[in-house]
Amino acid sequence: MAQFQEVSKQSSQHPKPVGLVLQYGTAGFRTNAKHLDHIMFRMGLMATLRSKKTKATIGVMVTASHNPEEDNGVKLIDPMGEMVTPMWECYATQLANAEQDDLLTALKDIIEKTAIDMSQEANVFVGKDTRSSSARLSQAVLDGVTSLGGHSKDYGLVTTPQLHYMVCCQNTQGKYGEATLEGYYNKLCQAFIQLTRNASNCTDDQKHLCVDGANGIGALKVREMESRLKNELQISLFNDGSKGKLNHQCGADFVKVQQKPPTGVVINPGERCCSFDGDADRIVYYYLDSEGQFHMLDGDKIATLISTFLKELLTQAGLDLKIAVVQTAYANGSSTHYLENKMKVIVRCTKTGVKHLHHAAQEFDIGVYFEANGHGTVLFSKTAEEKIQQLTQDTNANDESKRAALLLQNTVNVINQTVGDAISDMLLIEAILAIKGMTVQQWDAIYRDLPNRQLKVKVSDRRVIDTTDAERRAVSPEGLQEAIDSLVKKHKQARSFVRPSGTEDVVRVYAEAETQESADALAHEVSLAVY
Ligand code: NG1
Ligand code: ZN
Repeated sequence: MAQFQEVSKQSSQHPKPVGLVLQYGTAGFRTNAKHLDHIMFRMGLMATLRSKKTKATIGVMVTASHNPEEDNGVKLIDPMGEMVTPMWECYATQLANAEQDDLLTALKDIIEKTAIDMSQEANVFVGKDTRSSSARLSQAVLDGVTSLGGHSKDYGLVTTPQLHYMVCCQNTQGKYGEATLEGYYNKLCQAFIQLTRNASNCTDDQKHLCVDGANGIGALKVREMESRLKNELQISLFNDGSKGKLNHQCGADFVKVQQKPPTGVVINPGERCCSFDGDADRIVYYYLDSEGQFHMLDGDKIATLISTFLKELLTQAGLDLKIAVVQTAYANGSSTHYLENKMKVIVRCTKTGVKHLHHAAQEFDIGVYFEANGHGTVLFSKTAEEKIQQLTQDTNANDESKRAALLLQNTVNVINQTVGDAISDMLLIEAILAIKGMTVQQWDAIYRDLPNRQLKVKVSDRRVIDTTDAERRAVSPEGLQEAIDSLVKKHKQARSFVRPSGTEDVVRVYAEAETQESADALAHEVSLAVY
């Protein structure tokens, strides 16, 4: 068949190094950029097949998020902007690892297994981050799409969540918004302006925010958007990529894991700051107190702020909608305790990786999901959106419930429901703080985090560790969980777990306890038990 001849010809320009095996992990394929050319070409093929199968537009994002500049990666985006299904991750791994001579056989095998009608047209949206390797690698994706006869649209430099948004808009015939950057900024900024319009509690001082762009794509996009915020939010942008290296000593992952401010940001005591990661799908907040002490407001604190706000609005609106917060094992124990016992909301714990959280959040009318590292969003069910919409137009509703309904409706519009989005989350958080007239210190004081520590351990084969109970307990190797249990018993208010990373060749160790010394010691002791 002619289409396979073209694949054959083009793939020789993107040859696979013999013996190289890579897995579709927590966030797609991710490794040093020099090993990824063939993967990109093949993910172009894969996206084309997925598009034919779903009869919808599929996205391919070239990024390695918070990883160092030298790395890169690729992730497929399904029609509604969500991650591809586990079965297709498995096919992607098969296609990625087929040796050069076996590529066509592997491709035809997938076509057969998934019963794809090859005459169906295919559409693929492609985006990339600011890494130096991204231009070349996204071209390889485009080559893959073209070689199978698919149509592609290259969005060029976009954040990961912007590409998710484009895919969702395209596949809902504009119901979610317009599939352009212009459409994205207009939708979010208009909702933000509506939300903050009557925020009489907000002083001008409070309208200022420092943003650490991690020297990545998020910084470029904040610059593009800024003027539309009409001074309702004044942003001082740091680490905008003009000098520093991507994610180096800055960005959300650095701040969260190192528990310290990024370099390159001038922070005055009490000032509200936030950091994005390298593809702007994560955000964490922080400030320095008058003694110069660093305070972090991570994904757990963000989830608490947002769910408190939504719960209050539901009460004011008199809407009976079921709200839940979805977390992972990395959520600080204090946050879970606060949400369950003080706020009395349903809390679910899933495995690491947004696809798991997203899935769990879909089971509720309103599902707020955040990883502790700041990756998260809010999902509204169709019923929830309809009830909110109806209430905004209900002529019999009283002023309080109508105001609450309008705020809920603008929250629906400001949040990017397709995936965690640093820019969209930032706008929602800023709007909530403005509406509540709340300072970053007051937000921080909602509950006190338990001191914690995250460590990475290099082992010869991280896959020997297998876990259960949303990764909170190790089932293999034998004896490891017992060892962790007895170490945890030596510390007060302690909890610890280990799991193999899905994005790096390491085992991650997490520990929390009553004091920082205790959390540090426990993390260290558990690392030794893993080793
Ligand atoms: P791994 O490497 O599987 O721990 C990390 C993050 C995830 C998720 C992915 C994708 C932690 C502990 N893990 O996964 O939450 O964000 O990267 O970027 O932060
Ligand atoms: Zn990211």
